[in-house]
Amino acid sequence: MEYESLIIDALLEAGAKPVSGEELAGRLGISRTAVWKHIRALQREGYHIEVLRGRGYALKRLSSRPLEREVRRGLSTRRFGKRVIYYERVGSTNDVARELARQGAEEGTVVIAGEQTRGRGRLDRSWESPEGGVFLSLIVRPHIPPAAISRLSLLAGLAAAKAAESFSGVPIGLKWPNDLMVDDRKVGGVLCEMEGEAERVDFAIVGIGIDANCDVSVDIPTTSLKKEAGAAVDITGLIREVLRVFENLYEGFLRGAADFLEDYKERSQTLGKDVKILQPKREIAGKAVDIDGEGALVLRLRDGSYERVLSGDCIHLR
Ligand code: BT5
Repeated sequence: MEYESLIIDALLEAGAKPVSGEELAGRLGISRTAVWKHIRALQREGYHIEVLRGRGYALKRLSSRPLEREVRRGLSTRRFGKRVIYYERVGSTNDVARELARQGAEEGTVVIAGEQTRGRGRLDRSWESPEGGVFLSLIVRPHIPPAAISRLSLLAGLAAAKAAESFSGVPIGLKWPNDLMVDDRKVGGVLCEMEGEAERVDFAIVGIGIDANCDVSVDIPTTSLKKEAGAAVDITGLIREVLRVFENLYEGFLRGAADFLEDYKERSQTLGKDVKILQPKREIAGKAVDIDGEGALVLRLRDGSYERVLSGDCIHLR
């Protein structure tokens, strides 16, 4: 294990009490100067470590950044988060995860960023990604046909909504396909991308963005968990909860269980509403009456006929 993690473990073990440089050096088998260098590195990572002359080091506060060692601390998942790659700042976590997956990274690998400079939404739209948000991408390698990806993407939206709600106490609804909403304000989204052949998915990248503690100003109404809950949320804990809930739902999905759809429907703000679906080449208006086994939104049109839509932007009319 890396020295920094060992130092944090030793400081945590001591509670608020200081641990001397000599003791740390002895435990790690390195020099006191080397210990000091690692302490400096930890401070740069956002750990609040007090240096007490002649007495050693005391940990006042863990880093609030979702660093690998913090996300993994107390993580109860089997697969997701076994490997966590954290960037303070990166273009898009989905792009990094895709490259890693192409190079063979395992299912369950998670890429996290403190902020993104080229965060993406669907259809090449941009995703505002300032510090204080949650930006994560999961690599999955399900043995499913490409057509099942829409369902996986709904599942990811559901997982993010459930985790954000239970963690912050803010009720989160889902606007089809997978906008996380607080009433009519968007608070998160999912971008699911896949690579594979006609018959089989090679891998998919599940990208999740949640406006946890950040305010963004875009062309639609938005909010943050912090604003709604009245207090900042612990981003690392929220990420851990997303991984836990996602893993549970995903294991059911791999076994072929479809019950997550019922859960999804209960959270849907879209069902029962008159909606307009905008697709790149057409618009369809109707009443949203169901979400079927493939994740398609079923609309009842004016003439009484039904139509299934698998993609597009949804506008709630009333
Ligand atoms: C989404 O797209 O909602 C998917 C967003 C996925 C973001 C995650 S972050 C981690 C991973 N890495 C990435 O690069 N992306 C994923 P879509 O449904 O197309 O919605 C995009 C629209 O949402 C924009 O056109 C804006 O109207 C709005 N928007 C942009 N940034 C926002 C934000 N931070 N919060 C709420 N709404 C936003």
